[in-house]
Amino acid sequence: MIPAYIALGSNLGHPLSQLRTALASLAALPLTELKSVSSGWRSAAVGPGEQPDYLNAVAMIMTELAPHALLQELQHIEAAQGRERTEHWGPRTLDLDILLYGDRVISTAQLTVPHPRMAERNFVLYPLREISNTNLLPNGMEIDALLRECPANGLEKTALPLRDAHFPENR
Ligand code: A4P
Ligand code: MG
Repeated sequence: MIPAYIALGSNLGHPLSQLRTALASLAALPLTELKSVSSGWRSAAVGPGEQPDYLNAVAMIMTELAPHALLQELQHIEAAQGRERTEHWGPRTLDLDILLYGDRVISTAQLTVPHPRMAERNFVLYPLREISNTNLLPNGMEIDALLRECPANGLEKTALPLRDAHFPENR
């Protein structure tokens, strides 16, 4: 089993429900266990035009799915939750990104791991630090060092209940 960190983000269609549904789907993936989930973090949207605020979180799974198979499963979950790809960085019901997949460094047309923009995104780094059991990323970067360069800028930790009794770690 490989530990993988997944970023979840939503700013349309009741983001809390979107994240809760997505987490239940992650827990139900084949060959995969959902191990831990960060707090939900609220932030202003990075992207074009006026957009609702985002709710973001990071989950850690243990999986036997290969990286591209995992990506495909995540895209199915996004599609099942009504994700439409219209404009770049436009508002979305659900975005699921693979941040880290074990200590692998992957660069293909479909998949770049570690996620290329995670280093500069407070809404990824803060929740990742809550649940990551390592500070060192496979590309040699350190989460704490990245966080020092990444101001919170209004990013807000919420007490929203992302998890409930369905999740394995709470059983
Ligand atoms: N892809 C490559 N690497 C990966 C990876 N590690 N994980 C490819 C997931 N997908 C990966 O993704 C486009 C393609 O990226 C996929 O087909 C996959 O093959 P997408 O989800 O269709 O497009 P996107 O998410 O709009 O593009 P992008 O550039 O990945 O967006 P980001 O960087 O994820 O940014 N503001 C706040 N506050 N919170 C947010 O969560 N998110 C975004 C999206 C913008 N602004 C935000 C937030
Ligand atoms: Mg994405």
